[in-house]
Amino acid sequence: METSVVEELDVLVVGGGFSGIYQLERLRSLGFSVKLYEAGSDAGGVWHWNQYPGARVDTEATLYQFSDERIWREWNWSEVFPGQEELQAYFRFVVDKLDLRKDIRYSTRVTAAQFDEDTNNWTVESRDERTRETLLTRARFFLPLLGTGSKALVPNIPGLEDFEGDAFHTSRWPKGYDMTGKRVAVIGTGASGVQVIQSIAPEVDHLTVFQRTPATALPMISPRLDASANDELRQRYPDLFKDRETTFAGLEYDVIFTPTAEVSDEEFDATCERLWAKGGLQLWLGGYADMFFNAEVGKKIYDFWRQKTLPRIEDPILAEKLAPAVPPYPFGTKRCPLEYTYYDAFNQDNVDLVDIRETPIERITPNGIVTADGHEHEFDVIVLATGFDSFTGGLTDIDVRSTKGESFAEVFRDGARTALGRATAGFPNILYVYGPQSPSAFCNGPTCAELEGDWVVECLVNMREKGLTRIEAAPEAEQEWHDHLDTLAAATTFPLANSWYMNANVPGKKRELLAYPGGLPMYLEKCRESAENGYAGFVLS
Ligand code: N01
Repeated sequence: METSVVEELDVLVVGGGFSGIYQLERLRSLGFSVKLYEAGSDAGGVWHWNQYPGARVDTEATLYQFSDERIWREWNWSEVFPGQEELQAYFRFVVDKLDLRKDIRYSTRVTAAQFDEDTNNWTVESRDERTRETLLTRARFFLPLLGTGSKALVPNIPGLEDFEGDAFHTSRWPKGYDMTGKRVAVIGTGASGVQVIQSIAPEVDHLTVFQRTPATALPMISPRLDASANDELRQRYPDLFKDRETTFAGLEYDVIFTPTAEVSDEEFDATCERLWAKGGLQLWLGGYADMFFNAEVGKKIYDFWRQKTLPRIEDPILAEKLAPAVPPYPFGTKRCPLEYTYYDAFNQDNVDLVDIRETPIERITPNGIVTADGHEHEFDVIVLATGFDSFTGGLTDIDVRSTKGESFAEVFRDGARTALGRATAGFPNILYVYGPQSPSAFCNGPTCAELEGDWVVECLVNMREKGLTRIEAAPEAEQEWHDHLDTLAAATTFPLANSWYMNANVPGKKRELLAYPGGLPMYLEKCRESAENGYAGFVLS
C-alpha cells in the first residue's frame, strides 16, 4: 500500500443502503468521526444497483423506510409497493435532509483492509471508480454493511463472453436500456426474473424464459397512496415502528403460531383466502408458521397457491411447468416473488419457456443459447436474473486480512463463522449489521438495519466511555452460535430446498442456512443478553 492515508476516522462504514445510512447518521450525531464509502455513483444501496424494468420493493413502504421522524413527517409514498425510481428518490431525500452527503464518498469501492495490532486500527484501501485513484483510510472500526445482494452471481456458462449481443445481470442493468423489438432471453425466475419478465414481455419482439425451478409467485396488490392516506399513515407510524420488533420478520404483520393440527380445513382455507386477498407476502410471512416446520402443511399451502395460479395459464403444458402438481420444494422454503402479470405473460404469442431441467443450457454462442436438444435459440439480449452470492459474497470479495493473515474467503471456506451474526474472530473491530447468521433475509431490511444497528452504536459508545479500543468475537461464542443456528435450521424445512437461503445457488459454497431462523424477537433477546452481560461472546480490551 503505497498511497498516503487520506482520512483518519473513528468509523468507516461501507455501503450506502439502509444499514450504512443509519450507522452514519447515528454515529455522527454522537460525535464519532465517521465516513461512508459506497461503490455506486448515487444514493440508494440496492435501489441504485437494481435498475431493471419493473424493479419494485415487495414489502410495504409503511415499514420499508427509516423510523426517523424528520424523514417520515415530510416524505409521501405514492403507493404501497413503490418502484425503484421512487425508492432511489427516497434515499436522495434522506441523504440531503440529514445532511449526510458531505460524509459519503460515492463511486468508491473498498478493495482491501489490514489490521494494525499495535494501534487497533484498520487501514482500508479503496479505489475511486471515476479517477481509478487508490485511497487509504485509517479507521478504528470498519463496518462492511453490504447487505445480502451486493455480489452478483454470474453463472459459469461456457461461451458467455463470446456472445455478440448484449448480456447483463439484473443488478447491472444499463440505465434506460431499451428492449423494444428485441429478441430477449431471461435466465432465472426468482424475484428479479419475475419482475423483469412481466415488465418487458409486452414490448420485446420475442422473450424466452429459461426456468430451472418454478417460482411460487404471489399477487402484489399496491394501492395508490394520496395525501390523506399518507397523513393517516403518519398517525400510525409511531406504533408501527414500536411494534415491528415483536414480529418474526420485523413487519407489520406476523406469522400465525396456531398449530395447523388445531385448525379445521374450513378455517385453514378461509385463512389462506383472506391472506391471498390481502396480497403481498402475507400468505408466506403472515401465514401459518407450521409451513416452515412441516412439509405437509407446506404442501397444503402449495396446493392452495396452485389452484389460484393454474387458471391464469392457458396452455396446460406450460401450466404444469410453471405450477407443477408436485411441489418443486416445500412452500415457503424459497422466497415467494410478487407479481402482477407474470403468469399472464406466458399466454402471449411472443413468450416461450424453456425448462432447463429437461433441456439444460449447454453453451452460449455468438448468436444465442444452445440447449441440450441441440437447438440454438437466437437472441439480441441475454438477461442474467441469476441472483447473488448472498450473505458473504460482498465480504469475501474484499481482500480483508485477519490477524492471522487469512482472508474472509479462507476463514469461511467451511462455512461462515460469527458470534451473534455480528463479528468474526480474527477480524477485530469489524462489526456487521444484516450480515451472515443474523436474521437478514428473514427480516425486513430497514427494521434490522435499525434494531441491529442500535446494538452496534451502543457498543461503540460503551467502548468509548470505558476507553476500550478493540472488540473481537470469541471463537467459543462462534461455535455456540453456529450450533444454535444448526439446531434451529434442522427443525425447519429450509434444508430441503436448493435455495439461496441455503447457499445452494453458488457452486462449491458450503450448504448452510445463513439467515437466523429463530425470528427477530428471539434474536434481539440474545443480542440484549450479550450487551447486558458486558458484551458476552466478545473479547473487549
Ligand atoms: O435471485 P434468486 P433474485 N442457470 O437467487 C436461477 C431480493 N429481491 O435476484 O431457483 C440457470 O432468487 C435460479 O434458479 P434456481 C429477494 O430477497 C427483492 O431473483 O436456483 N438458472 C433462480 O430462478 C430475492 O429473494 C426484490 O433453480 C440459474 C434465479 O436464477 C433476492 O433478492 C426484487 C442459474 C435466481 O433467483 C434474490 O432474488 C428482487 C444457472 N446457473 C430481488 N443460477 C424486491 O424487493 C441461478 N439460476 C422486489
